[in-house]
Amino acid sequence: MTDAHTDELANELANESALESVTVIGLGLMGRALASALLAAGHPTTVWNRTAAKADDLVARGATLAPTVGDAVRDGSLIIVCLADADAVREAVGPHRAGLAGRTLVNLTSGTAEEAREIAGWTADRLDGAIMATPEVIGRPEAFLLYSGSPDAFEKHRETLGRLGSATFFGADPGLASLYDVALLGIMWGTLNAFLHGSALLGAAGVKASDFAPFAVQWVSSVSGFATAYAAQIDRGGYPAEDASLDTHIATMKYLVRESAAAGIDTDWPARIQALAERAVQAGHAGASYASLIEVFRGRA
Ligand code: FVH
Repeated sequence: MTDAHTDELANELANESALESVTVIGLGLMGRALASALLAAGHPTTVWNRTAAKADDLVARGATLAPTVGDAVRDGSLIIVCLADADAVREAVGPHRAGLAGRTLVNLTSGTAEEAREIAGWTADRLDGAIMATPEVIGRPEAFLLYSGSPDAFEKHRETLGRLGSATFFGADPGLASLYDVALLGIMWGTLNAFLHGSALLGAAGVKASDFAPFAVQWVSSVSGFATAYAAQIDRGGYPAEDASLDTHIATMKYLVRESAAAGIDTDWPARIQALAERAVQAGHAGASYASLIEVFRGRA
């Protein structure tokens, strides 16, 4: 080995030992992916899970299995919690909250904004996070994770958090990341429901979902462009029909309802779409853009 190679190796080892120690509490599908990404980046990683056997692969790769949550907390300067729900966090981590002092708690468990604030209240150095990714993309840039809570904690651990995926910080309210989470999940479920409904409709005519999918994907991409223009209208509080009026949308919505009924598939979803638009029309937005439905969602129409 040359001197240059020896130096390179020594530098790598020095960097590795400088990496902060991280604890991951919860080794479900997501927790294992988080711990795996941290291990791959060279972080000293301690793990805890109620069912200890789920740690086996991680331990084989160098993770330390803590026998109790208290031990796990003591081992890390950054404590990542990824459990099923807030009740699990209260039950497993709640009794050890005193041990969190001087460490940073990052709660990546899904929940409401209020639950995020409650758990964040256990310690001063705290972040709540939302994972907008599936386990297999954790550690890659396409995984995006949203955080809110202590700005100092985010700055201090930005690099480590970046090893899980791209990290965005929304400010001091620990509940805000959770709110973004559910709002974004709503987009996912709404979009998937529309795709599944469309697949059922075309399926009744003998079209395979895999033949429909490329068109659905192309259309979702076009529709996503509307969001930017409508966001500007929503923020201005005016909804000029620059593309199409709500009346024009409604005139076409009835075909989705009729075709669904004719195909013998569920009509609930298209009827709901139609009913929302009709409420906006009743509130005086017939000539406005589709963005005027924001008034319905705000409960004002
Ligand atoms: N998986 C995903 O794609 C999504 C992506 C978006 C974010 N979610 C959220 O991440 C949290 C964990 O999800 P998960 O996929 O890891 O879930 P599971 O594989 O079901 O693992 C659940 C873990 O929670 C442990 N657990 C449950 N109850 C308790 C309890 N009372 N005390 C201690 N631990 C508990 C469970 O332990 P065990 O069953 O293995 O013993 C697992 O470690 C979740 O908030 C998603 O919404 C993931």
